[in-house]
Amino acid sequence: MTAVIESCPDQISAAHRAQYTELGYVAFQNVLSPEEVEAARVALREVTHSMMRQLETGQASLQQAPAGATKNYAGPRVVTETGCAIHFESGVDPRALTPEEAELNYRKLHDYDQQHPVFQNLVEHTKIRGFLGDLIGQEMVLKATMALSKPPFIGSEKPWHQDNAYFNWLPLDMVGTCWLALDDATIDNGCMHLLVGQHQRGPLRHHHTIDCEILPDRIDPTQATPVELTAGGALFFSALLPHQTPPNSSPERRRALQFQYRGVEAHQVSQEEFGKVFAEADGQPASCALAYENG
Ligand SMILES: O=C(O)CCC(=O)C(=O)O
Repeated sequence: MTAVIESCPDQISAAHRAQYTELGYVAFQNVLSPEEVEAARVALREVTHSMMRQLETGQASLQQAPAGATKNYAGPRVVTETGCAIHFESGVDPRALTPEEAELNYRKLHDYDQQHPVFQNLVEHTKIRGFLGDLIGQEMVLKATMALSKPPFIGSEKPWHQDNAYFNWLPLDMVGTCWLALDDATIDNGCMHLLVGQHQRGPLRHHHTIDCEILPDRIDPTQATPVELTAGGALFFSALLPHQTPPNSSPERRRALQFQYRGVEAHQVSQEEFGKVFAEADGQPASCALAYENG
């Protein structure tokens, strides 16, 4: 079986649902048309530039990372009054960048979906929210949006993790992600890598090193399947599926939009309650929040 289905269907079929259940993901090329991809790139540029202009005029603030934050969390953030934020790599001074430079150098933009009509439409798109709902078996509600950028040569690794480890929604299998390529995503510029089928192992213990990541002895990265997508392709995956993206070692940038949804029947619980369910077989909590407390 190839990792990516070349032609995007109009509707999710029983075979796609069976693949999602068995392997934890489905990926299609051409989910978005070239025009939709270009509109999303322009919207991303407009939102980023607007936020950098807000920093200049004092409408957005520059926040340094909290004391003790390391690696992927150690960089500064530009945060607007609406809570939309751009994260930069550690050592970058956003005030020293023009909006154009900022757009080329940030690593993550989050909670931007209400900042532009293009994104307001994309998060509701039949082939995004609709497809994920058909794969999971119920209507989906948007939880979080991120734009993830790996600038040429400096884009950093996102280590192995399960998305459930960042949340506290139950049931675990009613949470899923759509990851949309806005540039061709290749092994060299940091495409998504999956441990196919390993969502079936259930929660794996996470801890904080580079980021919130799965303990190295729980997984075998040599089993990883790279999912190379052309711009406009999308990957739909379970929040229990271990996934990772390597650093960008190429001269090509890699932009992606990530929309995380939960089923309409899913419910948010306390960290304590979540830790009882998102736990390894011996009952040890596996989430990031609890990994902080448990070392
Ligand atoms: O796009 C990336 O580099 C990784 C995205 C991801 O897995 C995440 O943020 O949870």
